[in-house]
Amino acid sequence: MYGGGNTFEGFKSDSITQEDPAKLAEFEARISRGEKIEPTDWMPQLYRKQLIRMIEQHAHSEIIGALPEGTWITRAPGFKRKMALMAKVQDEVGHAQLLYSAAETLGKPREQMIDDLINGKSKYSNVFNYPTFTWADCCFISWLVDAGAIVNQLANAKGSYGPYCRALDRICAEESFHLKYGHHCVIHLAAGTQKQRDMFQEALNRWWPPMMHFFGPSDKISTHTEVLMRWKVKMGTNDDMRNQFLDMYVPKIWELGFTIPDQNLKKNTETGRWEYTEPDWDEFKRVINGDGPCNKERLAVRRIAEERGKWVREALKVPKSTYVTPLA
Ligand code: BYC
Repeated sequence: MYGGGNTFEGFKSDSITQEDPAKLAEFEARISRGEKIEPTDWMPQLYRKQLIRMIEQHAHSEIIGALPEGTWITRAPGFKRKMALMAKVQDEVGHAQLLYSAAETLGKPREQMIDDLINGKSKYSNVFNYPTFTWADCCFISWLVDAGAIVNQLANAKGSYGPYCRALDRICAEESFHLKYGHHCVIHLAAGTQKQRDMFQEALNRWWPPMMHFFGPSDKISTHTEVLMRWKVKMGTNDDMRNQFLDMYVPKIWELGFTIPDQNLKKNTETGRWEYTEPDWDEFKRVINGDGPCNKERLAVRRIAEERGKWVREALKVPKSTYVTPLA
């Protein structure tokens, strides 16, 4: 899946103006022809830096994203739901492995990425800093967070960096199962008792603001969109992705008889764009910078996992000296 090696020599300067103009022009021509950039190809330092940032954050989001649903494996209603949820959570961790490998092709070692996650230096998706109080929270994530992720990932799978695109193709195939599973869970609640419907409505009310944040700050205030769109790492702006999600899923939510907690939400038929109350970007900033309801808990769990797994990683480094002949 991934090309071997890379030409990474550390960041001397990530300013585009410091790059060799001829190399930069050829690189941009390749991108505009729709060619994939591979790890051993020449690339501007800023392209490499941005990709590492984005792929690494994506990997962290998958691994931390396994936690809010993971806590429901023991409490999932019934054996089939338990098995499906277990498989889903396992898939999310697998996605993180694919993404860490893709980020490694750009020269940042996995150990450093994990260190940056558990020390709070790197970001991960805002949504996973909220608690899953009820089974309906878990259903919301499986259906709608996965739906949002697919909207973003299907677009970016057509982007310019080969290893990231190939990882996204594989991830999207698995996510589409998650989405179907999540939709099935929500339909079950919608068609159930009043108590079940209320439980999902209550979850939806709590999750809607973080879901609107999920696609990133509005285009007016997004820092990285311009350069990422220029180099086809992002194939749509944050507002485009949010709009596409609303287009696809608001009708489905309404169809099931649920309401969305935003009185201003409506589609403008002239522009084809959804109008909504401006999300609270101060809350978003607080949450992504470590001060959400569950940030500390999420990182503490990862820190413990890292410490407990240390002996395995050490043993794998010296397989011969630690090999023990099985007794039976
Ligand atoms: N959460 O300039 P902007 C999944 C940060 S998991 C946290 O617009 P960009 C799943 C951003 O990093 C899949 N931080 O950024 C798993 C930047 O901060 P820094 C999740 C966010 O990169 C388990 C600052 O805000 N998907 O599917 O152009 C169970 C300015 O933002 C967020 C991905 O990770 C956020 N939501 O665009 C279930 C997709 N949004 O770095 C499901 C890959 C923004 O300057 N990532 N920030 O300190 C992307 O597509 C883009 O990075 C984003 C943001 C659209 C998220």
